[in-house]
Amino acid sequence: MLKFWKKKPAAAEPETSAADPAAADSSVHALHEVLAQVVAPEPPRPSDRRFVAPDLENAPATAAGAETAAGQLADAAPSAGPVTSETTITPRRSWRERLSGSAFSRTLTTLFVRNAALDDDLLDELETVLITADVGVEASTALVEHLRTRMHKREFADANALLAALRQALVEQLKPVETPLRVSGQQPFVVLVVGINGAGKTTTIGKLARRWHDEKRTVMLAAGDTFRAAAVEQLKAWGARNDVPVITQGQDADAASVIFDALQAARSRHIDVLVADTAGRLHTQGGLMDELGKIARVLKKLDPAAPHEVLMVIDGTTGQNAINQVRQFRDIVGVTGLVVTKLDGTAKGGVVFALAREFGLPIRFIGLGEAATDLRVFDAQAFVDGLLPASLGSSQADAG
Ligand SMILES: Nc1nc2c(ncn2[C@@H]2O[C@H](COP(=O)(O)OP(=O)(O)OP(=O)(O)O)[C@@H](O)[C@H]2O)c(=O)[nH]1
Ligand SMILES: [Mg+2]
Repeated sequence: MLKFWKKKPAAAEPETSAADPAAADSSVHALHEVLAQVVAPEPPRPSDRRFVAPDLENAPATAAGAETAAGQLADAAPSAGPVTSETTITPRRSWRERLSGSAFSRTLTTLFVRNAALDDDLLDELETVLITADVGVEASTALVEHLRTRMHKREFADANALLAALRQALVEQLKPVETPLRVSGQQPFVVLVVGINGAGKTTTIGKLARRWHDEKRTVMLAAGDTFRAAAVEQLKAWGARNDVPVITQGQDADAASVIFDALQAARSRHIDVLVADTAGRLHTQGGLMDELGKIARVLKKLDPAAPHEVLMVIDGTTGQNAINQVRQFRDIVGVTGLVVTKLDGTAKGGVVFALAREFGLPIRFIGLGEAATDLRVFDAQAFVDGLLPASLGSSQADAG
């Protein structure tokens, strides 16, 4: 997972700088006052150098037009956004269709279809499959030992009954984290999106913009990933595509300043939901992690309750390393909800169970593809049904 990251050349390392002086209006003065009171993070150590994700094959094309000035609204002109296949109407595919490619689903399917005999070997294999699928050693062992005890008590007539018990146990593990994100009750409701490089933050923000816009909420995006011009453009393209305004100060601006400005703008326009993007950072990069803390502190100067949600985006293919990532981000910026992306591909899927068991943090959404509609509110039963449908039992019977 880490192998594709490359270091950004030193020459391109930006200093976090003040916005364009031409835009030094009263709100910027207010901002500087606030920033002055906030303890600045330590300057990045050499080891904190930011890593950049590779060119993203599927990143939206850049929006037309030059960089916007400080605090300027990037107009959501429809022409600014790329028209991709997601804007055309494609049938919404089921959880099962999306999740069946995962290693978790494939190996368990094979196990139950091939191995009809209900015995200890089946349970041993099941344990291996769960561990390999990133469910985590402790959780897998606990799950299997519980099933083994029940099997020895002859509670299961056949492997099909064992499958039903496994499905139920998996749903029970996920139910406590099935807590949807409610964005009403605060105006604007501020969502700060964090996570490591390439996890799917910006794409998830685009999908959220689409979802909340479709729900007739007013949405604004803040381009807090000021490290790469392409990142700002990527967010502007999502904004344009969904007819949602984007607040930017361009590349190299201070991320806290952009997000602070955006909150002021969102307030004055009575926006329902403000979603702030941030640059990807490794959880081991101390200086950059501190920057997140600074963003949260600056927002509190305007609204002590903000950010109302710190949404951490996790790449579902990350494996057990996701646990370390969440721990670090949680300690620095107080993560309140998770999104697990890329579960449509060959992700092992089991990391969702490991996260649920380790943190108990709400899993708000899962990403099942790259299009705007490929974000689902997390649903424990639908997720388990997608990974391991009850109908596997009948395919097992068919398979003889
Ligand atoms: N298959 C699949 N791809 C996804 C999903 N979510 C995001 N992606 C892809 O993952 C890649 C990275 O997504 P971004 O949204 O740019 O990730 P990011 O976290 O903003 O990355 P940085 O800004 O570089 O830290 C893009 O190619 C996305 O299309 C998903 O749910 N499924
Ligand atoms: Mg991004």
